[in-house]
Amino acid sequence: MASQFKRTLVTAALPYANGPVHIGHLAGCYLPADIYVRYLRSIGHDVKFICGSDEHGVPITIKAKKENTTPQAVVDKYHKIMGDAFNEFGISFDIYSRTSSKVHSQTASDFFKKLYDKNSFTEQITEQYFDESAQQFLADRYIVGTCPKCANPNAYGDQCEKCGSSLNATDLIDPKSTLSGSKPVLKKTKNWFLPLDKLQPKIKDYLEKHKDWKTNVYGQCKSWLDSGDGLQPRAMTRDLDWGVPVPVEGAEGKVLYVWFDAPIGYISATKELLPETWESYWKSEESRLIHFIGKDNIVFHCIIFPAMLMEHGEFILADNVPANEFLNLEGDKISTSRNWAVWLHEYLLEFKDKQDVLRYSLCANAPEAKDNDFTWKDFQTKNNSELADILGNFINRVVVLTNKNYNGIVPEVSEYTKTDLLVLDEIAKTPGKISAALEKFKFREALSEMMNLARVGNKYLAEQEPWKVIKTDEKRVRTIMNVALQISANLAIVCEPFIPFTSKRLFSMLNMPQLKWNSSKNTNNIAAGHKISADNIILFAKIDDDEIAKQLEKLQKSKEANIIEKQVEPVKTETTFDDFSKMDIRVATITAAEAVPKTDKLLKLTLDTGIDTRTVVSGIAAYYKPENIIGQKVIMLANLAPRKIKGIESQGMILMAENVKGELSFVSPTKNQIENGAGVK
Ligand code: B3M
Ligand code: ZN
Repeated sequence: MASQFKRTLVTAALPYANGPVHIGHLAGCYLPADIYVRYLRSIGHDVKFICGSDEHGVPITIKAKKENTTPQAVVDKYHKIMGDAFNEFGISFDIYSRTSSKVHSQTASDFFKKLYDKNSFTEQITEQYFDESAQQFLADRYIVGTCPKCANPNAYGDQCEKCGSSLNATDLIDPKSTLSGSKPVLKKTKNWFLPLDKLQPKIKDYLEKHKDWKTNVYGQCKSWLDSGDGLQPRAMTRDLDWGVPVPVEGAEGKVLYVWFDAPIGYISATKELLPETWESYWKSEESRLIHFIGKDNIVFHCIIFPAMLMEHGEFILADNVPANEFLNLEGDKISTSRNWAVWLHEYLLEFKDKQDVLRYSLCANAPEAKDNDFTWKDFQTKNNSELADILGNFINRVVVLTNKNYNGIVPEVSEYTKTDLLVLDEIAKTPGKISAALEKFKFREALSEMMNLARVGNKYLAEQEPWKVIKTDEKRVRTIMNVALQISANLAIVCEPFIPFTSKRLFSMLNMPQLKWNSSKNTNNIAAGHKISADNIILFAKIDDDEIAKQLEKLQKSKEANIIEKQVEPVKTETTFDDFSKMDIRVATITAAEAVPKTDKLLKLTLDTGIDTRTVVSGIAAYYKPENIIGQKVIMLANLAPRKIKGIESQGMILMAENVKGELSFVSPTKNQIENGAGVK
């Protein structure tokens, strides 16, 4: 497929420079993009790999506020941290630029001006929330209020994170500005809109030419087009002070919408990389543009950016947008604010030089077609049972046997057996199988084809048993070892896109220059007479249970820290007074208490309810000793249907206050004249 084109430009989403990089980023787009690019380079295709930090937009200004610093300081800090992390994991960008660069603001500004001059935009006056004490318009994320759908009191102006509804700021009940806490007022403002409604037919045509896109991507685009009234005009300018200034008169205090400027970042980064020849990548039908992104960016890359490019008229449109779904961590959504993540820089502190183990396990588990889960246990299995036991073990045997029996010299083939020929055939077919999968963006499949070759090698040695045969038929062993060495050399070539650090070590163990896919001589990459290195490096050390337990503990700590931080639960769904009145809640006194045998949690309480004496079983043993609570006034639900707990009939329930950690406390009247049997209403 790539071969229909002369050259390919691969972009990976420009991450917001507001935090370090975690495994979700890597699995979502940077790793597949890198594998793809490394593969194209290896087959000798002309490819450029473009990325950089997205340094504008509200996520940056919010972070600056949180860290009590300026947006510029935030982006400077994180641009460096993110760039270093990508580099350390072998994400081989040709350029990692940033949208605060001069080239970028000029490029984005010119782009806007061109559309403006062509009358591509419509001017619209809308009412936006304005904070009078802070004297500024409020971006959606700067407004919180009560969600009209689920009553969550902390919904944002664009989305309720509790029920997931997407909202307009004006939908919120009781909106508040997060800048000053005051109630914002609606104020008129002029902005420039891209009339996506009018462009819809052209966008539809474009998408219909790309039914070959991944189903998750094509499906999401279709549903945008088909939903309700179809596409709506979208503001391309914002009333903010951080971003690329809008380059037209009457737009003071306004900047380009971050989703207008960020994708133009792909163009400016290419310019920066190739000042002379960048246009050949962006303006030629012989070039192919591919965007790697996560699923939350689909609409921007498949609809809005193409619409901008169509209006502009000089650029090619994406030929494919292989978006991934999301990666979860230990069954829970990855979250920066809850620190539920595996951060790349922290990973390397604990798993030094094990970049490839993470690359391998993230690729093997890539959320290609649906959300997927990363677990530390699986990570350990991928390392121990696949990388170490299959790939590492095979290479180790080959290197040790060659050094021991042949002084490290690759022996001659005398005669191939049928099995040998079958194995050679496998070697010959593997690169084609991997390419076919990669061209379809099926990275998991491609990786497993690669690993299959190592499996073939392991099986071959196990069956041929050169360590035994050497005693009886030394000549045969020469052929076996030659075949095994050919497998090794081929593994070194085909594993490079996935686990490049390992590939490099493999070539050095084989004492060979790094061969590429297109210079491979297939079943004769390592010639008889060549001397391999005498070092036998263990490619993959086993990861033991303790190391995994440590990681799980660390996550557990994040969870606990979050529980403590999040002091209150949100309000439950509304109820009626009628429903409430059905509860018979009254005051009672504990007159006797004893532990329920064979449980740690339960106490059997005897209550004087003012109307009768009752037995109630209550789960408070962790918080109260029976002897200390005789005479304690409590509140009870008296008309709860009786139920058997550990063989004891519990005739009601006492009400307890419970914090988020699950710790319990009695609630009781504070005045003595409130007698047993008094109602609570
Ligand atoms: N910065 C969103 C994100 O980091 C956005 C991507 C821009 S790609 C042009 O997920
Ligand atoms: Zn909600």
